Amino acid sequence: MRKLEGCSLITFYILLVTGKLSAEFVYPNVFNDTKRDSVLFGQFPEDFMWGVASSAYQVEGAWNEGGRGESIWDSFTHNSDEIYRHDNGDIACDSYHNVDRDIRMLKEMGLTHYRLSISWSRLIPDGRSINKISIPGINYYNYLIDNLVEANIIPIVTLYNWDLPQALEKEGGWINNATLSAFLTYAVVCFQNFADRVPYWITFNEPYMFCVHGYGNGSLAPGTGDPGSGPYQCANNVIRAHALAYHTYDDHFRRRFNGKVGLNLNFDWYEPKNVLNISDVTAAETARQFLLGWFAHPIFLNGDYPDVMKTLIREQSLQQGYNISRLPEFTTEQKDRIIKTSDFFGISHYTTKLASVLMHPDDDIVTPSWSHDANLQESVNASWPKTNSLSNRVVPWGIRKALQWIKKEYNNPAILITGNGVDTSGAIDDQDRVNYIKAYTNEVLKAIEDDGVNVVGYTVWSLMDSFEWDFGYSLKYGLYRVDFSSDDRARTPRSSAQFYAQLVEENGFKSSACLITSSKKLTLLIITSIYLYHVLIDP
Ligand code: IFM
Repeated sequence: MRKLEGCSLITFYILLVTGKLSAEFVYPNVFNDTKRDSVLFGQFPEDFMWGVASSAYQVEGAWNEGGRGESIWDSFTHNSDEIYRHDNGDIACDSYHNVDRDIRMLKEMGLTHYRLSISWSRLIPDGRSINKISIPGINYYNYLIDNLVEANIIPIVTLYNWDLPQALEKEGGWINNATLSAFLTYAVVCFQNFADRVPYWITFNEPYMFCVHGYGNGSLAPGTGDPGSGPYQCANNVIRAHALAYHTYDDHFRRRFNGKVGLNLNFDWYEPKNVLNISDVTAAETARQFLLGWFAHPIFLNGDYPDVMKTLIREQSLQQGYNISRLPEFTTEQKDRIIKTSDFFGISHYTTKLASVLMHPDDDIVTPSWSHDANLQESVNASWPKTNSLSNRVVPWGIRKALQWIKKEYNNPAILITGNGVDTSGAIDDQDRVNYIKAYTNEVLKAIEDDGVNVVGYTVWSLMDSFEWDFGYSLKYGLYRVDFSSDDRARTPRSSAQFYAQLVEENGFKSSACLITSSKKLTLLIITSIYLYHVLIDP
């Protein structure tokens, strides 16, 4: 047991006696720091939002039905070799034809919220022609939203979950600032048709992902790679498009519908590889600014990118022979439009990584890129539990650190955790996912109760197995299993769906579920009392 300081020990003792804290651990062989990793019993705030998430291209299918236009993901999956087994979202979970079943699943888990996304090209096939709006597209989302409302499930709607209409990509996509006006047209169509029933809007989901991987290294659609500049040009336009949509909602819809508009940003936690090494501490902080600060600093703080990004990218651009920084600058007018354009702070958090400084051998010929600009060397601790795909490790305490950091950095905003989950082998009895959700939500509870972080909701990624981008159908993130070989894409609840339903029903962790037995508790009380006596009274 790590040595506890006097006052922490008293807190620990009180929590133990009152039955709020158990000396049980969700991952006992790896994370067993009594103070940090013990299960905390308690409840989430009364109006806490409990949900699950999905996105249009990943679940809908019906890629060419109802007048839907082609999106970059149709084009990418049909033409690229980047996708596992050449899978695609042509049918996916066929949610386009399974609305009733999907809503039954949400009801089965007793959820209060469902985060879904709208397919831009299903509504406006060519991305921008207002006179070509697809009526079947509007009808589909009306049916889905109406039925959610009828089931008392509040929709959280994402406008853009990576699926740009292909017609706009042909003109440069997010690299072309003409895409901003098309996005605004699309956002207005969505607000006009659905805002009467949708109180939460997410303009963009995880722009880091599609800017760095879509317009940088090319592993996601549209797969056009200019790793040195593409990500920054994309992000610049996305931030401005977000602000445009926000102001338009403010000016024309807020008074009538009183909804909230925000965006969803990636924030896996970066921990210094060696917390005692100052360059690792700096590397981790720089990585946080490059990942989250890139978008959050302009939108939540001052309309501009973090200083560390401006400095590093400029320095490296000049060294690489560019005349100016590869990071675009916002004009004063743009900055004013960008500041404070989010009503909540949406984050996706899946894992934690270790950060250290990237070493460049002198003779290294470097391709400019986001990770090179950030000077970032990522690694993991080999002891951290693996997920099925090995790509992410399970590090529950990372989410609490991430939440604490947001609170401090951005003046305690209302945080909505819009994506958190894990891929498993696909088994119906998915205890690994149960453990992951239990441990991560428990850390969220600690952040709320002990650190005063204002977390307002949590949605699991994902409602069901779906098309996982470049991994095709090989990653299984679903609380429900989907049988992709059956015509009706049959859905079956996993153990995690049952566990999540209980968590939602109890709105937290009841001490009756306390795994700690009375005799264990007594033993712990005796040991703690002896320890307390020696530390405080007779040191
Ligand atoms: O599948 C994605 C989703 O579209 C965005 N958040 C992460 C998920 C899992 O990788």
